[in-house]
Amino acid sequence: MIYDIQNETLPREDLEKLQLRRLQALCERVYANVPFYRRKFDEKGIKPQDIKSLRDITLLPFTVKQDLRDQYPFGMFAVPKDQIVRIHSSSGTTGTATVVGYTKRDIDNWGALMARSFAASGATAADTVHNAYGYGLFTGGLGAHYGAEALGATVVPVSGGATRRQVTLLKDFAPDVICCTPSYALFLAETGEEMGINIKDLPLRIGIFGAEPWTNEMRVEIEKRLGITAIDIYGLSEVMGPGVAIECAEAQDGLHIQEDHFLAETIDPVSGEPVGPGEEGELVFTTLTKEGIPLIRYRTRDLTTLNTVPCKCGRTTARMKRVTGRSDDMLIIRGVNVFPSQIESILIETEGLTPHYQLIVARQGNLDTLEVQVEVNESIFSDEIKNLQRVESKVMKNIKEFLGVTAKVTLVNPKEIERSVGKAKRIVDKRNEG
Ligand code: DLL
Repeated sequence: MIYDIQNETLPREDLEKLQLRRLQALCERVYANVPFYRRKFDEKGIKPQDIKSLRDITLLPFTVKQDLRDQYPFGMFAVPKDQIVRIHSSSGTTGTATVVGYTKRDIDNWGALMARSFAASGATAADTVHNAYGYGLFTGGLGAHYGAEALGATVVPVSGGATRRQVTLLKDFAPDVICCTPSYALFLAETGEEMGINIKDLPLRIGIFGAEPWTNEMRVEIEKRLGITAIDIYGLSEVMGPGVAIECAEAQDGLHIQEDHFLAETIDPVSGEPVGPGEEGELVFTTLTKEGIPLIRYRTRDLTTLNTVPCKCGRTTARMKRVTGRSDDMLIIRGVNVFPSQIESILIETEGLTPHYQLIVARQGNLDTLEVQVEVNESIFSDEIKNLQRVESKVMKNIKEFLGVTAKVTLVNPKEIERSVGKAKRIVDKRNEG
């Protein structure tokens, strides 16, 4: 279903007019209210009035995560503190945390965009939503919560963790929709099996999964194990949180970007120049309507391809391909670029293996080495050693053949790799140890 028929199906020409109007107003706003942007504009010798068409966006400066860190905590806010009604923050595992603030109108817009997202996934006001994204500073929990309420659905605000209790609630409350990371969905399925509850047999119909990269092979596995339609939802705290883009249930072919609120570009991550239509590049967002912390050309580090061909669902908004990796997560193993998602695809397609894996990157001399640890499933667990060795060699051969890198493959026992209730940790980097 299309929640906001007017804005989600605007003819492109009208959409672009709206975007330009909003972009011009945004430039005025940040120039007047955010010293950081005034300085950046001045350094480039540009004034808000110089933006005369959408193409002029390339005149504007980029914003990177480090800029938000440098302005920690509130330096990027564009309104006085008394207009901020909510703060979220990213975990800061890779440095100082970044902080974002929302005005009342930002929160309302976010709720509306998440309501659109739920509707796109096939959810309705009559549904019950089991929300297992973490509540707190992370944007997943509250973002999905407000959206489901805006849609008029019933929310069960479970948050992450206490996995056995979650399975019990899935059985007892019989929700129609579940929200969590894709890796946690599989953990729930596995825990259900241990408890003698097959989630597949429950009424659950839709899963709205995001916050971490996952592959189409993983989608197939989740849909099979849980007996649901698995929808990909994308977002990031700096730009809003979940709901920046979502797949529609009709096509499941790319994620519709909420373009009336976010202007998307794809650029060459090295040169910063726009890439051609249909080419993969780093996704860059300009927040057209945000008041609390509006961002100009924010570099997400996520790699994708944009497609403006209208979708069979009726939406006219551009679609982005599933994000299979961040440029930061790219491993360079003996000169060859590898993304965890490429390894994931090979593992899931191999009989007897599970989607529970970790990549251990270490350094020998000047060269990086890669070890893939992957759990076997119960069906081959008690096989003879020589059969297990055969599986290891097969995976090694496929990785070499398809990705061109040599990796050591180690099969580990079922449940040996640590489960996460939020974002899964796929890479263990030992390069800087000792
Ligand atoms: O993860 C917001 C979110 C919550 C999105 C719940 C979807 C669902 P951050 O913690 O700031 O925000 O992390 C943002 O996560 O730049 C991507 O690298 C990654 N990411 C988010 N969604 C997807 C997805 C939330 N569907 C970072 N596929 C982003 C791949 C994703 N990566």
